[in-house]
Amino acid sequence: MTKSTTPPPTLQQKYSGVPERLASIAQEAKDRLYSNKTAPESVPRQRELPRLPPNITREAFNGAISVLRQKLGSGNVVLNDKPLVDGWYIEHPNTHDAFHVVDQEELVCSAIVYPGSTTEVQSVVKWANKYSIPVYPISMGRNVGYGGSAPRVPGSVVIDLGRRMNKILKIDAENASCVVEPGVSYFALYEEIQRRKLPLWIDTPDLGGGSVLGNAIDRGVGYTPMGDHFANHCGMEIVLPNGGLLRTGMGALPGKDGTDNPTWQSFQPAYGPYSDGIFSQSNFGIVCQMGFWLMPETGHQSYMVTFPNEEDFPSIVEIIRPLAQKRILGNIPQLRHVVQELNVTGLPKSHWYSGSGPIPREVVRRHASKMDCGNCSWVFYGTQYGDDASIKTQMNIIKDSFSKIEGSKFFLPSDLPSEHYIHSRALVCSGVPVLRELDWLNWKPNAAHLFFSPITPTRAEDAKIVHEINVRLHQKYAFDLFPTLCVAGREMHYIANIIYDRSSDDEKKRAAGLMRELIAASAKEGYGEYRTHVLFADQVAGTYNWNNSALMRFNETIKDALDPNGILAPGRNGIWPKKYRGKGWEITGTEVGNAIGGGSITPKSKL
Ligand code: EUG
Repeated sequence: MTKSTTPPPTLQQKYSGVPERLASIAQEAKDRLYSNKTAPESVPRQRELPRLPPNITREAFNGAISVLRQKLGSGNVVLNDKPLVDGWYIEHPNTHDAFHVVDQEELVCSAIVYPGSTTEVQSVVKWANKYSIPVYPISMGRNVGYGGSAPRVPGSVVIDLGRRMNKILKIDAENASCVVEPGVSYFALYEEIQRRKLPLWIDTPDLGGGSVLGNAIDRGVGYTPMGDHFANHCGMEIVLPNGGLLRTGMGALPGKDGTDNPTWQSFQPAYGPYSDGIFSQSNFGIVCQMGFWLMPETGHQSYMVTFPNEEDFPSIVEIIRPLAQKRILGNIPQLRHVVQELNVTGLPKSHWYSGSGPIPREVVRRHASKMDCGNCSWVFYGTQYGDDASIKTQMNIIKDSFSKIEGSKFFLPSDLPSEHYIHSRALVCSGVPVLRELDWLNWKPNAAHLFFSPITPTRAEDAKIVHEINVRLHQKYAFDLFPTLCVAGREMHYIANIIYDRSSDDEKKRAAGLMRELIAASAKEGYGEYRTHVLFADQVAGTYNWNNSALMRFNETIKDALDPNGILAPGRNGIWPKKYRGKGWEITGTEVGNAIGGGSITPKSKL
């Protein structure tokens, strides 16, 4: 195919590596991505190094860093003063956002610290309070499309938890549960369960390299019946912004003779207010251990249904709703637009279309007609679970329901060639972590992506409104629209993947403009995002403003109580500590777009 790049690390070599079984697939994926790269691997840095946190002199910063080095060992504190390298999914940076939206050098940390234990995390947090330096914890830094490992406040010190805290602390086969540290990836957890030959499944998102813990606290989604990651967690250990230590759930009740509580991974809420929720998508604490429920392995059958017309979309949604509410659908299925059948081949856009601007519908149709999916508009990927007899019963009901849409076609994996996407879907839907979804990024040279992720009711009229906003605004900003809907009985995560060329300021400005307008237009109709890139957090948080922003005022009250010095991930999820509020940090207008091509998102005024 193309020139071979250096081999990606395996799990044996590095906690963030790929399993041996995927070594050649990872190599091919990397080669393909690099073959589409025209930008240099790195460029000389323009600004003074390292970027300082706000309100601190270089002298004070240097002094604080040497204290931190004494505490953690000098090898565990690294300055961010070298050229920035975006790398790729498996060899990704902890210095900045690899999928930069603003200039690559803008959203950067000053230094990275690698704690080796909860006690060391406490020590870093106490240090941050003493020297008034903002810290930004990451688990593995693979929050791709949402900011990666980049701190919201440039110059923060990134606490890279995963590098030294990557133990699977426990797998309890009887209880079907586990306890992990932040650096345990879906790959690592899956491989360990296979090694121990346990009859258990994990639940993985579309890409398997992410942190199990990190994804869950960002409320990520997977595709087995246990795909709601936060809902399937049980118990947390958290370092608070003042350096204190908290266990939630039954972990708050000490076990006999100082052991962990025997019911910590059995019962979620314990007694009193259920506090776990406030540590998801927040900056109220650093989760250092987290328990998860696992799924007993079972039979499974994936399938694909195609629908001929664009206009079938609302009817498909209406058919899915009762199937999902009655739990006839076994998991969170995905409904994709047919254009995704083109991009999951890993072939570049230029292979399909040589014009500029979004790929025309007729061109997609012409190609799809010759592909396995045929001339269709929407593609549904589902999976059913259980024994053969119950799968058969479920499949009959599902086939019957979808057949009401004229021209719909039903496929099993055995009907499709081995390279078809359905086979990787079948793996993900049975808890096997893979890398297939990286193929999207071959669509453009130097591709980066940004997710727009609104929630809509599973109802035709709402789905239509959100979809039409996407169609209209993607056209306006000249981007291809790639919608993937993760559908449940009452809501759908409508995920639009905006793919842009990182080396083009014009594309970045358009991507930022598109995001901003999508968020605003959706909110006007009453729809909000479940998750967003750090740079759009203020805008998204600002749309949840019912009753004079009661929710944000509530969050700020908690933030100020827990983090009076405002050191922990300021601005994450739109929550700013008192010290930053109203001083120009909140991105409420066109700041993101304006910071592309030489600007800055950092206010000039002092803290
Ligand atoms: C996807 C799904 C998500 C998300 C980002 C990406 C899927 C892409 C359900 O949430 O946040 C194929």
